[in-house]
Amino acid sequence: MKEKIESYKAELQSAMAKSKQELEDFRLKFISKKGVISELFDEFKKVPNEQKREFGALLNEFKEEAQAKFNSLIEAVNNQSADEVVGLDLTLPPVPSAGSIHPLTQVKNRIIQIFERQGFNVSDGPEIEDDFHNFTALNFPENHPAREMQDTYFIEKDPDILLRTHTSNVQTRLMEKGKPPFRSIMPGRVYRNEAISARAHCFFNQVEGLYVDKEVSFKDLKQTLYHFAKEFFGPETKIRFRPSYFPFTEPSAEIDISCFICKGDGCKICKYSGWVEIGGAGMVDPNVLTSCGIDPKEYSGFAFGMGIERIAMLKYQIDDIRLFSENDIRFLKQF
Ligand code: FA5
Repeated sequence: MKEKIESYKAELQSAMAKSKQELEDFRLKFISKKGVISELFDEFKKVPNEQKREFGALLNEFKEEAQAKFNSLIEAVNNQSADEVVGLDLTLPPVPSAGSIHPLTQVKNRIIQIFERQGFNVSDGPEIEDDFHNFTALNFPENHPAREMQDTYFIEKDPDILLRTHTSNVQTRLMEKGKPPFRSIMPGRVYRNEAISARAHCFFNQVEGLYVDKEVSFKDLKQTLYHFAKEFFGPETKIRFRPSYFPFTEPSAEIDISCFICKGDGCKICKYSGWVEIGGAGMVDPNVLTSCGIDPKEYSGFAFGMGIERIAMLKYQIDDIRLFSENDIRFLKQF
Protein backbone atom coordinates (compact mmCIF):
# COMPACT_ATOMS: atom_id res chain seq x y z
CA MET A 1 0.00 0.00 0.00
CA LYS A 2 2.89 2.30 0.73
CA GLU A 3 4.21 1.95 -2.85
CA LYS A 4 0.77 2.57 -4.25
CA ILE A 5 0.43 5.82 -2.29
CA GLU A 6 3.91 6.92 -3.41
CA SER A 7 3.08 6.27 -7.08
CA TYR A 8 -0.25 8.15 -6.83
CA LYS A 9 1.57 11.02 -5.13
CA ALA A 10 3.95 11.30 -8.08
CA GLU A 11 1.02 11.33 -10.44
CA LEU A 12 -0.69 13.97 -8.34
CA GLN A 13 2.30 16.26 -8.42
CA SER A 14 2.60 16.22 -12.19
CA ALA A 15 -1.15 16.55 -12.77
CA MET A 16 -2.29 19.60 -14.78
CA ALA A 17 -5.69 20.89 -15.92
CA LYS A 18 -6.08 23.28 -18.87
CA SER A 19 -9.81 23.07 -19.11
CA LYS A 20 -12.91 22.42 -17.01
CA GLN A 21 -13.08 18.97 -18.53
CA GLU A 22 -9.54 18.12 -17.39
CA LEU A 23 -10.39 19.45 -13.95
CA GLU A 24 -13.37 17.16 -13.80
CA ASP A 25 -11.20 14.22 -14.93
CA PHE A 26 -8.85 14.95 -12.02
CA ARG A 27 -11.72 15.08 -9.54
CA LEU A 28 -13.15 11.81 -10.80
CA LYS A 29 -9.80 10.08 -10.64
CA PHE A 30 -8.65 11.20 -7.19
CA ILE A 31 -11.41 12.79 -5.14
CA SER A 32 -14.78 11.37 -6.14
CA LYS A 33 -16.50 8.55 -4.25
CA LYS A 34 -15.19 6.02 -6.75
CA GLY A 35 -11.77 7.66 -6.96
CA VAL A 36 -8.30 6.66 -5.79
CA ILE A 37 -8.64 8.04 -2.24
CA SER A 38 -11.85 6.12 -1.50
CA GLU A 39 -10.25 3.01 -2.93
CA LEU A 40 -7.21 3.45 -0.63
CA PHE A 41 -9.45 3.97 2.41
CA ASP A 42 -11.22 0.69 1.57
CA GLU A 43 -7.86 -1.08 1.41
CA PHE A 44 -6.86 0.58 4.68
CA LYS A 45 -9.60 -1.41 6.45
CA LYS A 46 -7.66 -4.61 5.72
CA VAL A 47 -4.31 -3.28 7.00
CA PRO A 48 -3.09 -5.10 10.19
CA ASN A 49 -3.66 -3.09 13.37
CA GLU A 50 0.06 -2.61 14.11
CA GLN A 51 0.53 -0.84 10.70
CA LYS A 52 -2.61 1.26 10.86
CA ARG A 53 -0.93 4.22 12.53
CA GLU A 54 1.81 4.50 9.88
CA PHE A 55 -0.46 3.98 6.87
CA GLY A 56 -3.25 6.11 8.33
CA ALA A 57 -0.87 9.09 8.58
CA LEU A 58 0.37 8.53 4.98
CA LEU A 59 -3.16 8.23 3.67
CA ASN A 60 -4.40 11.39 5.43
CA GLU A 61 -1.40 13.30 4.15
CA PHE A 62 -2.10 12.08 0.59
CA LYS A 63 -5.78 13.02 0.91
CA GLU A 64 -4.87 16.56 1.99
CA GLU A 65 -2.35 16.89 -0.84
CA ALA A 66 -4.94 15.74 -3.39
CA GLN A 67 -7.48 18.25 -2.09
CA ALA A 68 -4.89 21.05 -2.12
CA LYS A 69 -3.85 20.15 -5.65
CA PHE A 70 -7.47 20.11 -6.77
CA ASN A 71 -8.00 23.61 -5.29
CA SER A 72 -4.92 24.94 -7.08
CA LEU A 73 -6.07 23.43 -10.38
CA ILE A 74 -9.50 25.08 -9.96
CA GLU A 75 -7.80 28.41 -9.53
CA ALA A 76 -5.53 27.85 -12.55
CA VAL A 77 -8.46 26.98 -14.81
CA ASN A 78 -10.49 29.99 -13.62
CA ASN A 79 -7.56 32.36 -14.18
CA GLN A 80 -6.99 30.90 -17.60
CA SER A 81 -10.59 31.64 -18.71
CA ALA A 82 -10.11 35.20 -17.46
CA ASP A 83 -6.90 35.45 -19.54
CA GLU A 84 -8.71 34.22 -22.62
CA VAL A 85 -11.10 37.19 -22.62
CA VAL A 86 -8.32 39.72 -22.08
CA GLY A 87 -8.12 40.33 -25.84
CA LEU A 88 -11.86 40.99 -26.05
CA ASP A 89 -12.74 44.69 -26.03
CA LEU A 90 -16.29 44.87 -24.73
CA THR A 91 -16.46 48.59 -25.43
CA LEU A 92 -16.23 48.08 -29.20
CA PRO A 93 -19.53 48.67 -31.07
CA PRO A 94 -21.14 45.43 -32.29
CA VAL A 95 -20.27 44.42 -35.85
CA PRO A 96 -23.58 44.65 -37.72
CA SER A 97 -24.37 41.51 -39.70
CA ALA A 98 -25.79 43.37 -42.66
CA GLY A 99 -28.67 41.60 -44.38
CA SER A 100 -29.47 42.11 -48.03
CA ILE A 101 -32.66 42.43 -50.03
CA HIS A 102 -33.82 39.09 -51.41
CA PRO A 103 -33.10 38.85 -55.17
CA LEU A 104 -36.81 38.32 -55.92
CA THR A 105 -37.70 41.48 -54.00
CA GLN A 106 -34.98 43.36 -55.87
CA VAL A 107 -36.35 42.18 -59.20
CA LYS A 108 -39.94 42.93 -58.15
CA ASN A 109 -38.96 46.46 -57.04
CA ARG A 110 -37.18 47.13 -60.32
CA ILE A 111 -40.20 45.90 -62.31
CA ILE A 112 -42.48 48.16 -60.27
CA GLN A 113 -40.15 51.10 -60.85
CA ILE A 114 -40.13 50.59 -64.63
CA PHE A 115 -43.92 50.34 -64.88
CA GLU A 116 -44.58 53.19 -62.47
CA ARG A 117 -42.65 55.44 -64.85
CA GLN A 118 -45.11 54.41 -67.56
CA GLY A 119 -48.05 55.52 -65.42
CA PHE A 120 -48.96 52.19 -63.75
CA ASN A 121 -49.88 52.02 -60.06
CA VAL A 122 -49.51 48.92 -57.87
CA SER A 123 -52.50 46.83 -56.75
CA ASP A 124 -52.81 43.84 -54.48
CA GLY A 125 -55.28 40.99 -54.11
CA PRO A 126 -55.93 37.89 -52.00
CA GLU A 127 -53.84 34.72 -52.26
CA ILE A 128 -56.78 32.70 -50.94
CA GLU A 129 -59.36 33.21 -53.61
CA ASP A 130 -62.78 32.02 -54.73
CA ASP A 131 -63.45 30.23 -58.00
CA PHE A 132 -65.22 33.25 -59.48
CA HIS A 133 -62.28 35.65 -59.31
CA ASN A 134 -59.59 33.11 -60.20
CA PHE A 135 -61.50 31.36 -63.01
CA THR A 136 -65.13 32.14 -63.85
CA ALA A 137 -64.82 35.92 -64.20
CA LEU A 138 -61.75 35.30 -66.34
CA ASN A 139 -63.82 33.41 -68.88
CA PHE A 140 -62.83 29.89 -67.80
CA PRO A 141 -66.07 27.96 -68.45
CA GLU A 142 -67.18 25.39 -65.83
CA ASN A 143 -65.48 22.01 -66.38
CA HIS A 144 -63.48 23.45 -69.27
CA PRO A 145 -60.07 21.80 -69.88
CA ALA A 146 -58.46 25.27 -69.68
CA ARG A 147 -58.82 25.01 -65.89
CA GLU A 148 -56.44 22.07 -66.02
CA MET A 149 -53.75 24.38 -67.45
CA GLN A 150 -53.15 25.55 -63.92
CA ASP A 151 -53.19 22.69 -61.42
CA THR A 152 -55.07 24.08 -58.47
CA TYR A 153 -54.75 23.66 -54.72
CA PHE A 154 -58.30 23.66 -53.39
CA ILE A 155 -58.97 24.64 -49.79
CA GLU A 156 -62.75 24.10 -49.78
CA LYS A 157 -65.24 22.63 -52.23
CA ASP A 158 -68.77 23.95 -52.96
CA PRO A 159 -68.28 26.82 -53.05
CA ASP A 160 -64.71 26.43 -54.24
CA ILE A 161 -62.04 28.27 -52.28
CA LEU A 162 -58.51 27.88 -53.57
CA LEU A 163 -54.98 29.22 -53.57
CA ARG A 164 -54.83 31.57 -56.54
CA THR A 165 -53.07 30.02 -59.52
CA HIS A 166 -52.13 33.35 -61.08
CA THR A 167 -52.19 37.04 -60.30
CA SER A 168 -54.94 37.53 -62.90
CA ASN A 169 -57.42 37.30 -60.00
CA VAL A 170 -56.39 40.85 -59.06
CA GLN A 171 -57.54 42.07 -62.52
CA THR A 172 -61.07 40.94 -61.82
CA ARG A 173 -61.09 42.33 -58.28
CA LEU A 174 -59.80 45.66 -59.50
CA MET A 175 -62.25 45.99 -62.41
CA GLU A 176 -65.38 44.95 -60.49
CA LYS A 177 -64.61 47.54 -57.78
CA GLY A 178 -63.88 50.60 -59.87
CA LYS A 179 -64.42 52.38 -63.15
CA PRO A 180 -61.98 52.58 -66.08
CA PRO A 181 -59.36 53.74 -66.79
CA PHE A 182 -57.22 51.13 -64.98
CA ARG A 183 -53.47 51.07 -65.38
CA SER A 184 -52.07 48.83 -62.73
CA ILE A 185 -49.45 46.19 -62.05
CA MET A 186 -50.07 43.46 -59.50
CA PRO A 187 -47.13 41.52 -58.13
CA GLY A 188 -47.74 38.58 -55.81
CA ARG A 189 -47.29 34.96 -54.94
CA VAL A 190 -49.24 32.23 -56.71
CA TYR A 191 -49.58 28.48 -56.17
CA ARG A 192 -49.83 25.50 -58.51
CA ASN A 193 -49.94 21.82 -57.75
CA GLU A 194 -46.93 21.13 -59.97
CA ALA A 195 -43.90 18.89 -59.59
CA ILE A 196 -40.94 20.96 -58.37
CA SER A 197 -37.97 21.05 -60.71
CA ALA A 198 -35.09 23.37 -61.56
CA ARG A 199 -37.43 25.54 -63.70
CA ALA A 200 -40.82 25.12 -62.01
CA HIS A 201 -42.07 25.45 -58.44
CA CYS A 202 -45.38 24.85 -56.70
CA PHE A 203 -45.26 28.42 -55.39
CA PHE A 204 -43.75 31.30 -57.29
CA ASN A 205 -44.32 34.98 -57.98
CA GLN A 206 -45.94 36.68 -60.90
CA VAL A 207 -46.49 40.26 -61.88
CA GLU A 208 -49.72 41.01 -63.65
CA GLY A 209 -50.30 44.11 -65.74
CA LEU A 210 -53.63 45.59 -66.77
CA TYR A 211 -54.45 48.63 -68.85
CA VAL A 212 -58.11 49.32 -69.63
CA ASP A 213 -59.27 52.54 -71.23
CA LYS A 214 -60.90 53.80 -74.40
CA GLU A 215 -59.10 52.68 -77.57
CA VAL A 216 -56.35 50.63 -75.96
CA SER A 217 -54.80 48.46 -78.68
CA PHE A 218 -52.33 45.62 -79.14
CA LYS A 219 -49.85 48.27 -80.26
CA ASP A 220 -49.94 49.74 -76.72
CA LEU A 221 -49.30 46.30 -75.26
CA LYS A 222 -46.31 45.72 -77.51
CA GLN A 223 -44.80 49.12 -76.84
CA THR A 224 -45.28 48.84 -73.05
CA LEU A 225 -43.58 45.45 -72.86
CA TYR A 226 -40.88 46.45 -75.31
CA HIS A 227 -40.02 49.40 -73.11
CA PHE A 228 -39.97 47.14 -70.05
CA ALA A 229 -37.67 44.60 -71.72
CA LYS A 230 -35.20 47.26 -72.82
CA GLU A 231 -35.16 48.92 -69.41
CA PHE A 232 -34.82 45.68 -67.50
CA PHE A 233 -32.55 43.58 -69.70
CA GLY A 234 -30.69 46.25 -71.68
CA PRO A 235 -31.21 48.56 -74.69
CA GLU A 236 -30.29 45.88 -77.26
CA THR A 237 -33.17 43.63 -76.19
CA LYS A 238 -35.72 42.64 -78.82
CA ILE A 239 -39.20 41.33 -78.06
CA ARG A 240 -41.51 38.97 -79.94
CA PHE A 241 -45.05 37.71 -79.48
CA ARG A 242 -45.95 34.11 -80.26
CA PRO A 243 -49.64 33.26 -80.76
CA SER A 244 -51.01 31.46 -77.70
CA TYR A 245 -54.21 30.81 -75.80
CA PHE A 246 -55.54 32.17 -72.52
CA PRO A 247 -59.31 32.13 -71.86
CA PHE A 248 -59.22 35.72 -70.61
CA THR A 249 -57.41 37.37 -73.54
CA GLU A 250 -58.13 37.46 -77.24
CA PRO A 251 -55.84 37.50 -79.12
CA SER A 252 -53.31 35.94 -76.74
CA ALA A 253 -49.56 35.66 -76.97
CA GLU A 254 -46.48 34.34 -75.22
CA ILE A 255 -43.88 37.04 -74.70
CA ASP A 256 -40.31 36.20 -75.66
CA ILE A 257 -37.25 38.43 -75.36
CA SER A 258 -34.07 38.04 -77.34
CA CYS A 259 -31.49 36.24 -75.25
CA PHE A 260 -29.44 39.02 -73.70
CA ILE A 261 -26.63 36.64 -72.87
CA CYS A 262 -25.79 35.38 -76.35
CA LYS A 263 -27.49 38.35 -78.11
CA GLY A 264 -29.55 35.90 -80.12
CA ASP A 265 -26.70 33.68 -81.32
CA GLY A 266 -27.84 30.71 -79.20
CA CYS A 267 -26.65 29.51 -75.80
CA LYS A 268 -27.60 27.18 -72.93
CA ILE A 269 -29.89 29.74 -71.28
CA CYS A 270 -32.05 30.17 -74.41
CA LYS A 271 -31.68 26.51 -75.34
CA TYR A 272 -29.88 27.65 -78.51
CA SER A 273 -33.02 29.35 -79.86
CA GLY A 274 -31.89 32.93 -79.30
CA TRP A 275 -35.18 33.67 -77.46
CA VAL A 276 -36.45 33.21 -73.90
CA GLU A 277 -40.06 33.29 -72.70
CA ILE A 278 -40.94 35.66 -69.87
CA GLY A 279 -44.75 35.53 -69.72
CA GLY A 280 -48.15 35.62 -71.37
CA ALA A 281 -50.21 38.55 -72.60
CA GLY A 282 -53.14 39.62 -74.77
CA MET A 283 -56.12 41.90 -75.23
CA VAL A 284 -58.64 41.54 -72.40
CA ASP A 285 -61.46 39.31 -73.65
CA PRO A 286 -64.78 41.24 -73.94
CA ASN A 287 -66.42 38.54 -71.75
CA VAL A 288 -64.04 39.42 -68.91
CA LEU A 289 -64.90 43.11 -69.17
CA THR A 290 -68.60 42.25 -69.14
CA SER A 291 -68.35 39.97 -66.09
CA CYS A 292 -66.62 42.82 -64.26
CA GLY A 293 -69.37 45.29 -65.20
CA ILE A 294 -67.43 47.15 -67.92
CA ASP A 295 -68.94 47.80 -71.34
CA PRO A 296 -66.64 46.21 -73.97
CA LYS A 297 -68.14 48.46 -76.66
CA GLU A 298 -66.80 51.47 -74.85
CA TYR A 299 -63.59 50.13 -73.36
CA SER A 300 -60.77 47.83 -74.38
CA GLY A 301 -57.62 46.77 -72.60
CA PHE A 302 -54.53 44.66 -72.52
CA ALA A 303 -53.16 42.39 -69.81
CA PHE A 304 -49.96 40.49 -69.24
CA GLY A 305 -48.51 38.16 -66.60
CA MET A 306 -44.85 37.38 -66.10
CA GLY A 307 -43.01 35.01 -63.76
CA ILE A 308 -40.74 36.95 -61.42
CA GLU A 309 -38.52 33.93 -60.63
CA ARG A 310 -38.00 33.24 -64.33
CA ILE A 311 -37.07 36.89 -64.94
CA ALA A 312 -34.67 36.82 -61.97
CA MET A 313 -33.16 33.55 -63.24
CA LEU A 314 -32.48 35.17 -66.60
CA LYS A 315 -31.14 38.36 -65.14
CA TYR A 316 -28.73 36.67 -62.72
CA GLN A 317 -28.17 33.47 -64.74
CA ILE A 318 -29.50 31.26 -61.95
CA ASP A 319 -30.14 27.73 -63.16
CA ASP A 320 -32.33 26.41 -60.32
CA ILE A 321 -35.55 28.08 -59.14
CA ARG A 322 -35.40 26.24 -55.80
CA LEU A 323 -32.51 28.44 -54.69
CA PHE A 324 -34.92 31.35 -54.19
CA SER A 325 -36.83 29.64 -51.39
CA GLU A 326 -34.15 27.57 -49.69
CA ASN A 327 -32.74 30.45 -47.61
CA ASP A 328 -29.18 29.34 -48.20
CA ILE A 329 -27.08 32.23 -46.95
CA ARG A 330 -24.27 31.41 -49.43
CA PHE A 331 -26.72 32.05 -52.29
CA LEU A 332 -28.47 35.06 -50.75
CA LYS A 333 -25.36 36.99 -49.82
CA GLN A 334 -24.35 37.27 -53.48
CA PHE A 335 -27.11 39.83 -54.07
C1 FA5 B 1 -50.57 32.84 -66.63
O1 FA5 B 1 -50.44 32.56 -65.45
C2 FA5 B 1 -51.46 33.96 -67.09
N1 FA5 B 1 -52.27 34.40 -66.01
C3 FA5 B 1 -50.60 35.09 -67.65
C4 FA5 B 1 -51.40 36.13 -68.36
C5 FA5 B 1 -51.86 37.24 -67.70
C6 FA5 B 1 -51.72 35.93 -69.73
C7 FA5 B 1 -52.61 38.18 -68.35
C8 FA5 B 1 -52.46 36.87 -70.38
C9 FA5 B 1 -52.91 38.00 -69.73
P1 FA5 B 1 -48.77 31.14 -67.44
O2 FA5 B 1 -49.38 29.97 -66.82
O3 FA5 B 1 -48.12 30.96 -68.76
O4 FA5 B 1 -49.84 32.29 -67.63
O5 FA5 B 1 -47.72 31.79 -66.42
C10 FA5 B 1 -47.10 33.02 -66.68
C11 FA5 B 1 -45.62 32.93 -66.31
O6 FA5 B 1 -45.49 32.44 -64.97
C12 FA5 B 1 -44.83 31.94 -67.17
O7 FA5 B 1 -44.42 32.54 -68.38
C13 FA5 B 1 -43.65 31.67 -66.28
O8 FA5 B 1 -42.73 32.75 -66.36
C14 FA5 B 1 -44.28 31.69 -64.90
N2 FA5 B 1 -44.57 30.33 -64.42
C15 FA5 B 1 -45.59 29.52 -64.77
N3 FA5 B 1 -45.55 28.35 -64.10
C16 FA5 B 1 -44.47 28.42 -63.30
C17 FA5 B 1 -43.88 27.54 -62.32
N4 FA5 B 1 -44.42 26.37 -62.03
N5 FA5 B 1 -42.77 27.94 -61.68
C18 FA5 B 1 -42.23 29.16 -61.94
N6 FA5 B 1 -42.73 30.04 -62.82
C19 FA5 B 1 -43.84 29.68 -63.49
